[in-house]
Amino acid sequence: MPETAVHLGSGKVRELYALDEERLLLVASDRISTFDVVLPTEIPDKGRVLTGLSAFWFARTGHIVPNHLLELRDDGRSLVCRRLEMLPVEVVVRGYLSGSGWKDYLATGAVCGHPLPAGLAESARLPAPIVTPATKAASGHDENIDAATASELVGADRWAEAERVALALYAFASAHAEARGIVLADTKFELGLDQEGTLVLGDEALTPDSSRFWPAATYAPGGAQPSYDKQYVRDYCERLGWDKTDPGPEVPADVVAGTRARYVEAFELLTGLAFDDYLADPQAVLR
Ligand code: Q0N
Repeated sequence: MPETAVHLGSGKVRELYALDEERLLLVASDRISTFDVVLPTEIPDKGRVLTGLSAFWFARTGHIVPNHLLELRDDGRSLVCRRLEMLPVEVVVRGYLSGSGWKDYLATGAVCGHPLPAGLAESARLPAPIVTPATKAASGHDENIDAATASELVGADRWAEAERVALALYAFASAHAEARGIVLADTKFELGLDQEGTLVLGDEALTPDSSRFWPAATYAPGGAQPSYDKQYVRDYCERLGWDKTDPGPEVPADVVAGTRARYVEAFELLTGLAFDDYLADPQAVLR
């Protein structure tokens, strides 16, 4: 009997379906967002790169925390996952000072309640990685909160466990990435509980859409760093003078090709697998 998938919702670049009471299907599209706007032009295979990377990390981090992956489908862009009760808190780990962390630091000298040494430059490596919880605000944007608020939302013991797991995942993945020429500046995890009440890693994990990837070769604190994957698109949009409101601009073929190549390069560096081999047999990423 063929499966019927009920569409539960759309993220900016992903679709979520229910397969049955216990299982979800996460489908990664080739859509790309920049400056918070989804562009009308797709990046071919972007969804496969992100799905393959997520599956790669899920297959290698089970010793740190169990995850929701049940099956990587042979289309290479969809994951069958266990249905969880998601925690109402996003767990961000930051190893470097960037984005909203840099803004908070400039304003307050701290990031989400973590006091930091004075005089740090933008994009500086932090003395030690920090966990900065966030919630989805009504606007749909992420809103940083402090650890006390996260503890109130999920319970102090559960929050302590989430912090410990997130730091261990970041330590594992950032060491792997940095050895392969990619700085994992920060990353966002979504965790949930299974039927037994066990903490489980959900969502996508350690992809360029849920993380900041920077090229290690050009890393230089003291300013914003180029994005490993999206820099061509951002530069093109800046050259256009687009006002960054919806709708975004169409992107020309050379920018699409350059961007696709960066996604594929990140995939190949991190997994050690040729992307064509992934397309021929997605299960290769799990071995
Ligand atoms: C879930 N989100 C937010 C898809 C991802 N394993 C799970 N069980 C229950 N619910 C969810 C998951 C997962 N993952 C996660 N929504 C539901 C992230 N979405 C955004 C849209 O794309």
